[in-house]
Amino acid sequence: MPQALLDASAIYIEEGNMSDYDNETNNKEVLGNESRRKFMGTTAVATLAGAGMVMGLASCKKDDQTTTASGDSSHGTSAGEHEVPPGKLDSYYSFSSAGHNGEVRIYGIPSGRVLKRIPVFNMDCMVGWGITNESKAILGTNADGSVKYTTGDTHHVHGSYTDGTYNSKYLWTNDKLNNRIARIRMDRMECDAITELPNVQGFHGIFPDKRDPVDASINYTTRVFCGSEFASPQPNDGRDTSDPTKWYSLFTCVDAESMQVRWQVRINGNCDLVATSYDGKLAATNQYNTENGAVLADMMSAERDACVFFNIERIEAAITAGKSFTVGDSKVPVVDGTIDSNKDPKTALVCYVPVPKNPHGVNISPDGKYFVSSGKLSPTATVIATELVHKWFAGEVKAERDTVVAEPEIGLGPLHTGFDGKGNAFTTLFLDSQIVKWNVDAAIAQFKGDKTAKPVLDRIDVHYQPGHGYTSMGETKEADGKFFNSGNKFSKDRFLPVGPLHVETEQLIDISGDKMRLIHDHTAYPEPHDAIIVRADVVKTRQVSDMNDFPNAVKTFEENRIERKGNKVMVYMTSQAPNFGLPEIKVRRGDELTITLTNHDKVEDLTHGFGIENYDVNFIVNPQETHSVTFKADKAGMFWIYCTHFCHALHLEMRMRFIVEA
Ligand code: K7E
Ligand code: CUA
Ligand code: CA
Repeated sequence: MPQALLDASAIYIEEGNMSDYDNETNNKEVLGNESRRKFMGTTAVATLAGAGMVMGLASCKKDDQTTTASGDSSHGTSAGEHEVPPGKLDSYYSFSSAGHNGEVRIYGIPSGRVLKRIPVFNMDCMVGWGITNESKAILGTNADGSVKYTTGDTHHVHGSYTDGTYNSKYLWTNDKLNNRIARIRMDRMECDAITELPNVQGFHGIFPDKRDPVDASINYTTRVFCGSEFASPQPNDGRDTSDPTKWYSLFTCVDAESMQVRWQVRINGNCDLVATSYDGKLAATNQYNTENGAVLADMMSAERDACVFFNIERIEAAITAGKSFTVGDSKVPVVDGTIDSNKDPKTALVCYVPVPKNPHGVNISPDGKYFVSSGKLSPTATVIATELVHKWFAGEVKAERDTVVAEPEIGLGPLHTGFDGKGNAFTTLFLDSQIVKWNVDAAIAQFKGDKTAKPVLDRIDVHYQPGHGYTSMGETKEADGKFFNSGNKFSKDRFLPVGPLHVETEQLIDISGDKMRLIHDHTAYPEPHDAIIVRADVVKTRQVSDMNDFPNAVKTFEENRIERKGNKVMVYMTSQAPNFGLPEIKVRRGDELTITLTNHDKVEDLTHGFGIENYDVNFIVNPQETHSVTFKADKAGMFWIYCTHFCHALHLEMRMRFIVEA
């Protein structure tokens, strides 16, 4: 192992001293399996340094055989109580990012059933995403009409709010790969806008305002905040490629309605997750690389990194006052949020609160009072009081670190925290493969010196290595303390093996009682990251569209026709089970075709597909929808066009001919 990594690990062991940790919590019951914990403690060094994590994973199987079969024996399961029998519906939706698959998924909770996969940054031939002209217009195209980017990497999904809770209007998600923000309209559960962020790399964290609509006192319209994880040369046009001291990251604000980029803030260090306050005045991001390191050892060299708070009102005032600059070709105003330019709290745009060490994640409690950022390389969670951050900006709190009101030791590799709305926090422990339940008030009392305070209330094993954890309605003021979902990064022995890559596992936990109880595992196609769990009654979708919402609709059967302008051929067509509106389309080789298809069926779920043999054309039209495709008729012959989506007893007969004359 390189010396630098050994040094970094040694620092970790000092902070995460296991015997201190045991004494501090002084509660064997909540510590779980002793031998396993010792094992995790001694392997933590290797684990953190890299490949050792897999070693820890493989080895803990032996020690933990008893708990892998059906969950943690000391906790029991409550699977039966939460069964969703045939004919019954789930009580919650889970909207989940899909990682480097580039899509967003919808699960039913508590069943864990996959309800929908929403293509966003990927291509999807079931719906024709990346194939239809309408989806290409959203994805963005090159001069030749091809889709600009065909892949993406979604990490976080968050819904739009009205006054602190979901309003079922939009979801937003990030693309870490090609630095785009996407919006999904929730009535149709389809992506309707994608915007590329200028001058950023590693766009990772995302979170919208929690208040909507306008609050006159702070000139309020809904924004979505985006954090970029990787610093880069600015502008990135070939300059400074070998000089990391010149690289920096930008924190970006996007308008929720127009999806235009409104402003950016230059910062020191990097951004990771993003969270927003319930008062609409603060956005926060955690930073693991305050060192601005370009290699691993450098990124782990500082004892503390930071949780950064953005004063939205001041940033927007600075932009209005013209105290901004631009970077490269971008016209987006950028303000200076660096440490050196923000020394005076009374005028500062940004507050950097020191947090140990390479923190992962920042989440706000449902009462809006506390931001929690987990240590990752420190066995602690840091609790920062919203009120004290406001006071820091008012010059009434001396040091940034004075905004910290608790820092309980909770376990190894803490990452993300969910809340039950009853004062308890639930944090994923990546290295311990556990969820720890801890009480925020007890942690604050302990931090103040109360030796009797015991923040840690319960632990449950999860299988294995959890990343995100989130609770039902937990990111709203309506957090209801019913479910916690652990998004596990490794499933190993939980499902039938399917070749080298295992399916991932999500584990649903009942958090309504004192003790957490595992409900079940459900699979997740790699790789899920974050999700939100939304009460089913909040979500309002439309099953049948309005034809008038599609400007290019072919509204009557009389409008079925083929028009020609030079070598451009426009085909206008309807579908109604079990017929297409035309028996054939006849063109000449070399013609460019645009086929517009409107589905006249009004029956819920009566979708038709449109596929052309050997022409790679494949999309669907849901009831009352219109979609179009444009392609070149470059092969002569007769090709069957057929309905791809089973729609009718005569579905197989629903076909027509595409004739291309040589
Ligand atoms: Cu939300 Cu993995 Cu992108 Cu934590 S990050 S796990
Ligand atoms: Cu129309 Cu199958
Ligand atoms: Ca660091």
